[in-house]
Amino acid sequence: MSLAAAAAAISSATNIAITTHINPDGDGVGAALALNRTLRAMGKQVRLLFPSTVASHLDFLPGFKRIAVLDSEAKARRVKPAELLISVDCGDLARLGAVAALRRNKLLNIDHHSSNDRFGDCNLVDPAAACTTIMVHKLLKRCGAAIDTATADCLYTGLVFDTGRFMHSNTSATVFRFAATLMGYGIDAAAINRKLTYTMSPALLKAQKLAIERLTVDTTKPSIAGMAFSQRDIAKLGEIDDWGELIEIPRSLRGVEVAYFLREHGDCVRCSLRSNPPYAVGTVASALGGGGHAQAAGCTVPGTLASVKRELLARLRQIV
Ligand SMILES: [Mn+2]
Repeated sequence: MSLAAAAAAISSATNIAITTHINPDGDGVGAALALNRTLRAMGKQVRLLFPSTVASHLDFLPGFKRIAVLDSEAKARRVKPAELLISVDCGDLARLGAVAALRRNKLLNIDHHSSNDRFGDCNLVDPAAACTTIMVHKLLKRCGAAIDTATADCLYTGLVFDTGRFMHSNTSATVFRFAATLMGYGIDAAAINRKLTYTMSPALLKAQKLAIERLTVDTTKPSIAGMAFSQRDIAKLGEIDDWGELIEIPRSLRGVEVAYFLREHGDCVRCSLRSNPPYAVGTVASALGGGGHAQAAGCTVPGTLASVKRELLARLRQIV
C-alpha cells in the first residue's frame, strides 16, 4: 500500500491518537512510541491510547508513561476522538478492544500481519516486513522526520521482539541492515537487549518453573509439545505482564516442531502457538478465530481447558 498516502494522512492531521493491539508486545509498543516521539517533534498533538496495559519491562522506552489505558467502553467513551487514529501492529478492529470505539474519523492502519483485514481508511500493510517498526521507520523517513537515538531505541525494540532476538525465520539480510541503520542512530543495542531479555520478574521465573513441570509431549505426534495453565495456577503465580516467552520452553525441547501454551481465562482459553518452518500454526489459529503469522500465532477459544486442548491438539496433529 501507499507510503505516500500514509505520509499525507499524517501531515494533514494535527491531533493524532496512536494505538496498538490488546496485550501489546515489543513491536506494537515500540512502533507506537517511535511515532509518538517523532510526531510530537514535528509539532503534532499526540495521545497514546492503548486497549490494555503494557508489560512493565518496556518502561525504559521514551513516552511509556504517556500511555493511557482504555480497557473498557466507558473509559473509551470519555475520550475525545482524534482527527487521525493510527493503529500499529494490529490485524483487525476487534483486536483494538475498547479503543475501536474511537474510530470516528480517519484511521491509518500500519501493520505486517498476513491476516490483516485492511480495516483502516488508509492501509499500510506489508506482510513481508519482519516487524511493524521497520515500516514505521520507512514512513517517518518519508515524512521527512528526524530520527533521534531514543526513537531508534523504540524501533530496535520492535525489531528484537518480532525476530525473536534475530533468531526467527524472518531474520533476513533486510533485518540486519535495519539493525545496522538503528546502530547508526547511536542506540546501545546491548543495553536494550539486556532490558528485553535478561530482566524478569519473580512471578515470571515462577511461571517458567511451572511451565517446565507442566510440559507435555504429545503421544500421538511427539513433535508437538506444550503446556496448559488453569486459572488457579495463574492466580498463584501473581502478576505477570508478559506471557510471550513461556512458549519458547516447549519449543526448545529437542525434536519439537510445534509448541502450544494454553491459559484458562474465564470461560475461554488463550492459546499461543509456535512452529518451525515448514509447519504453519497460523492456519490453525485462524481456523479457531485468531490470527498472527505462519510460525507465531494465537487465538482465544471458548470452552474448558480440557475441551480446547482436545480440539487444538486434533488440529495441530493434522499439520505435522
Ligand atoms: Mn509485530
